[in-house]
Amino acid sequence: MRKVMFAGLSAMALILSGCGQNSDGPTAAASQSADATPENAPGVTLTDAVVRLPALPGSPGAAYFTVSQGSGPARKIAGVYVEGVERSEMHETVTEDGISSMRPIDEVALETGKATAFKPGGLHVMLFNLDDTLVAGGTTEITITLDNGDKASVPATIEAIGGKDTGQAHDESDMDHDMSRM
Ligand SMILES: [Cu+2]
Repeated sequence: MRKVMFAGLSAMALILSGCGQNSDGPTAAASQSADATPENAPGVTLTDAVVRLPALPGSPGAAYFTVSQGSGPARKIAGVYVEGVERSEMHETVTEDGISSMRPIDEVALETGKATAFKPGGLHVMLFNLDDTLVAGGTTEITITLDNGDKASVPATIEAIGGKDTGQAHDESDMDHDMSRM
């Protein structure tokens, strides 16, 4: 009896402290529409797009890319959709007193004339429930939606985790997630 209880609590703790397994598929709040033939937002360019597969099946993956807004009023990224991924979330990494943690963010402000990078250890997109059609060496498509409804897409290279800077943003052990808004 005690043992069962303990196991349950551990699983809960893992879900809360990790990037989440999304096994309950809780809110629909963060879902994206898969429809859409995106009309590219004027002046907004996506480059260096990479989707990194999770180290373990069922774990979250990540997406990285750079967004540049060349002209027009500064927009915000309101959502990210990755082909073949059920749900994605924008996260930011914050380091306080040498301890890194990350949390979901609803939007990312762009600056006209500047590039905003989603990269390991910084802003990134967490990917939940990846389709097994996503394989290392393949490609998929990343689409961002701006606060005015415009979209921009880019082909993304799919990478396995491993080697160099393996998904620091996620697999790096005990990152503390604020799941309160999920
Ligand atoms: Cu994250």
